[in-house]
Amino acid sequence: MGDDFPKEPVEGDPEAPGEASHRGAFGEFGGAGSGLIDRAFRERIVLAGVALGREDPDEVDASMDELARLVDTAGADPVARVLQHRDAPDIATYVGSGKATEIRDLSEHHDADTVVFDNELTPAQQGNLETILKRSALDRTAVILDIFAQNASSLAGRTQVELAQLRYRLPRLRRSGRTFSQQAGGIGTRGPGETQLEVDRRRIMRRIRKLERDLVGVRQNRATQSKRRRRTSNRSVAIVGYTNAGKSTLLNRMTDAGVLVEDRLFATLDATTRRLELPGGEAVFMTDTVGFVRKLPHQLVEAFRTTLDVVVDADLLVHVVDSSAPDPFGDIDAVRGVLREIGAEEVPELYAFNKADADPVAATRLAAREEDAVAVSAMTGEGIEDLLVAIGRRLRASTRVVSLVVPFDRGDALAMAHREGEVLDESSDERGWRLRVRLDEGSVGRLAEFAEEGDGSIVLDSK
Ligand SMILES: Nc1nc2c(ncn2[C@@H]2O[C@H](COP(=O)(O)OP(=O)(O)OP(=O)(O)O)[C@@H](O)[C@H]2O)c(=O)[nH]1
Ligand SMILES: [Mg+2]
Repeated sequence: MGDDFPKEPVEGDPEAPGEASHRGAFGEFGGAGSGLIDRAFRERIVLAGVALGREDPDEVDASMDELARLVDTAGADPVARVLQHRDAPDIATYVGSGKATEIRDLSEHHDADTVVFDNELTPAQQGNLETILKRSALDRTAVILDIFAQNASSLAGRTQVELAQLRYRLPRLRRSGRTFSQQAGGIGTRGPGETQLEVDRRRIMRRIRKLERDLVGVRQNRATQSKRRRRTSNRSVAIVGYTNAGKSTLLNRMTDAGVLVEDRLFATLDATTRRLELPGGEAVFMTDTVGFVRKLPHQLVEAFRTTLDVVVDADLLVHVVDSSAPDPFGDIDAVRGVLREIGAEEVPELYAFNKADADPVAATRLAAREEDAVAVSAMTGEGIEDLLVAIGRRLRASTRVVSLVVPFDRGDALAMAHREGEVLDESSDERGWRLRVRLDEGSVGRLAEFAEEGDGSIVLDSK
């Protein structure tokens, strides 16, 4: 480790290795036993993956490549890779103890500080592996949590990340005494007594409850905001996609949002919403939010519910794909998997094949495969106008024609129907005005009480 330090200090990290305190997942509860990547120097990391049963070898490769990028983003250097084929994971050590011994020898050979597994490890597996490997064993979840912790800046973002970290840490607490990341000095290799462990556990549980309460408040605030937006009858569009695909660049290009753009994974963790006028004149709310990866840990998705609500509630998703990526279809599948997990699979989706400047052939070819897809370059602006037109078209296509009966004493509702929708037909009878109107979802909800009975297109309990 001495050799590596401090050639590539990471910005904002403490200078002295002895004083390294993790900003990462376990920081608050004490650096020494934290078992996460130490950024006081560039840790050397061995990547270990298991291909289970009939898993597609290309998929496994793509997942390992992605893990290498994640580790690099977290601030460490992947130095070697091990891949093993198994029918099923080993209950005690995931890879099997023979393989674990092999990985230990390899780690010694490469002078690696930590082994990162591409699969989620149970707390017990993690502990057993560390005993065999004689160094920290982390899983993909820990690495992603670590990156999130580095990137979270808003209160909501930090709260969500800390909650995910603590939920991850709680069942692993026992291990805190025998982690090997600080093996050089032998510090932190002796664990706290059982009592200390109990104290820590109680503190963490208390903190988790506090964070959960805070998030309920944040979520309610957001819900109020989004209700207020809906009242304006502007539709809401969420930009989703694989991390680093160019989502923030796209929002900046379409509006003057000024969202941070970086060539790094998970640069954005918070949702940013801007109002934007489409070429047809209608205004929409456009939101940029956190990106996705393969095998995004469930607990992180859970913790980020508050941020992801905006995706679930959107009228349309603009799914940004990096056309120049090695495996755009794999990226798309990963994103669709997360959308399913959060319950947004039914929201209409429009593909924007981005980075057309970097790989015009791929972007055009990809756009040709999907209906209504557009090849764009968020960087140069190419194709953006087409994308805006397509967004307008898709939003209009998702309006519905409904029949309303509005009593004569409800002139306000009649005015609302005219203001928010396109009235196709108007007449009156003894019950009131009868209208056939083309409305978007939000307006349908607001006028639901006037829906003509038997009009199956109206969901009376909406919004
Ligand atoms: N060549 C090229 N690069 C682009 C384009 N759009 C974005 N990029 C680059 O891709 C990288 C990621 O861009 P972001 O806009 O931060 O991507 P993101 O999807 O918001 O990423 P996360 O927030 O980290 O998930 C940056 O280095 C951008 O400059 C594009 O159209 N062409
Ligand atoms: Mg971003």
